[in-house]
Amino acid sequence: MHKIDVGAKILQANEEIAQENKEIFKKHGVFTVNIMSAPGAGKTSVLEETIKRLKDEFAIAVIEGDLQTSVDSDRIKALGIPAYQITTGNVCHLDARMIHNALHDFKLDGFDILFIENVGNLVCPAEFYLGEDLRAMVYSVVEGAEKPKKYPLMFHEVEVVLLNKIDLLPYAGVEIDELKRNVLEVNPTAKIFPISCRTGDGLDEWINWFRNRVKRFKENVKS
Ligand SMILES: Nc1nc2c(ncn2[C@@H]2O[C@H](COP(=O)(O)OP(=O)(O)OP(=O)(O)O)[C@@H](O)[C@H]2O)c(=O)[nH]1
Ligand SMILES: [Mg+2]
Repeated sequence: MHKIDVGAKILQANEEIAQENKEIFKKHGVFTVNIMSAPGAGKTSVLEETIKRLKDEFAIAVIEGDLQTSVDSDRIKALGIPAYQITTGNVCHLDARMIHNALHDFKLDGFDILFIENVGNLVCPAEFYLGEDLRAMVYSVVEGAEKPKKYPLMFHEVEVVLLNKIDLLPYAGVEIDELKRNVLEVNPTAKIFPISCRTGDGLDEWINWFRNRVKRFKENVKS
């Protein structure tokens, strides 16, 4: 009997559409960021804080992925930023096809940055490349220092790890240095930013790094 690896086929098909998305993003000169995390780690909060600090410098758009509801896209629209909602029903991640379909309705002309907030899930989203330029994850420090080792996939697949909710460290009993060491054990080149969306701590460092990354991309697109 001939065995077919369905998982590999799905990922291969996804990769092909992701490459098409990448071309579309490139053609529009849009820097695209895929933001992933477990539910509630602070993806939308990071987006809100990042957008507030950069919206006068860059034209920003957002695609929101959620199982149900438009709660997050409503939060983004409240900042005066266009947001397109994808509701996945019971699918635990965004895939390249969903983004491709969204781009039929949601035009990228004139935007500098497209943020894609993925469905809250610490594992599945990392398997699906969407055609993005930057993969970032948000991790809530209160969930413990050992999680990078227990759930290594997303920590391994991203370029940036935002360690959010550091204002809660005194209550959580989590050692931030141990957490950082565990992230680096899984992904030695990860760029790590400890932040708090509540107090604003660490956000300047993240914003400066991100701004430079977008500027570098824009210069390369022009040349
Ligand atoms: N104390 C504290 N709370 C935070 C911080 N960042 C976010 N929160 C809170 O954490 C909760 C979840 O934040 P969201 O930004 O909605 O998280 P999310 O990852 O977008 O959630 P989903 O999209 O539902 O997966 C909210 O109640 C936020 O106010 C932080 O730095 N410190
Ligand atoms: Mg959210």
